[in-house]
Amino acid sequence: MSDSRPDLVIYGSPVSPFVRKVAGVCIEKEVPYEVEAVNVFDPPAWFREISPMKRIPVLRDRSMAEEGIAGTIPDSSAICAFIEKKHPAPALYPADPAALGEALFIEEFADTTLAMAGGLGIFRPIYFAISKGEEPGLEKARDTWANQLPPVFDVLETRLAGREFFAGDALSIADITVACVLMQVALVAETPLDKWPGLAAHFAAMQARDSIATPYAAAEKVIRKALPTRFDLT
Ligand SMILES: N[C@@H](CCC(=O)N[C@@H](CS)C(=O)NCC(=O)O)C(=O)O
Repeated sequence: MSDSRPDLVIYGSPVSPFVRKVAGVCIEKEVPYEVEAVNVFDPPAWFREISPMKRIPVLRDRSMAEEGIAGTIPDSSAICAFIEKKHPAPALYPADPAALGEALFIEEFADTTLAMAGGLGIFRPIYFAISKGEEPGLEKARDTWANQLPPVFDVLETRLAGREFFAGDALSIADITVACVLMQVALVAETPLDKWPGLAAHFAAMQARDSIATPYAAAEKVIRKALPTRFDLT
């Protein structure tokens, strides 16, 4: 009997923007993968062993090993770089050194500064509260939208400079990461980006891609059970 399971397993949940980022890279490259559910807030012992920072995602490449630390990679950035080496086409890291540097910076900026504001400042105060049967933390979310996110959007708008992609002239890890992280806000709130027209156009174009839309739809399925509609934070 042939084994039809994909080599790549992403441990985590599509509700994580970092899980969706890895899934998005797999979809762009047409690499089969599956997501295996792990509750990172109460993980099993085997997961703690492969996730030193107790974070999702962790990738397993079953072609390397089926259990234990061997064949696993924690951290979405490390995982995406691994997938790029293993499945080089289409390239999601620019060949040009300056464009590569920009792509890696934007990836890091989205993974940290944007994710911190959007995740800790908006997604968690709303969704985590609702999941616990509490009132959503709309005051914090509104303050984040009004005060924390605009300077972050300003940086993205300036660096995008009206272009189609953040780095070089093709889709890269930078575009995928910004879209996945920004969509964490879209899971719980409206995202009017009129003040940042370049970013708004980029975001709309990215949402139309299967690599962004499909993992996001899986997250929405989970979120909409507890939160049927998005909040207006303006
Ligand atoms: N830099 C990490 C960030 C991963 C991360 O923060 N994941 C969140 C879920 S979105 C997590 O595991 N949180 C667990 C916790 O806060 O205890 C990556 O890119 O993979």
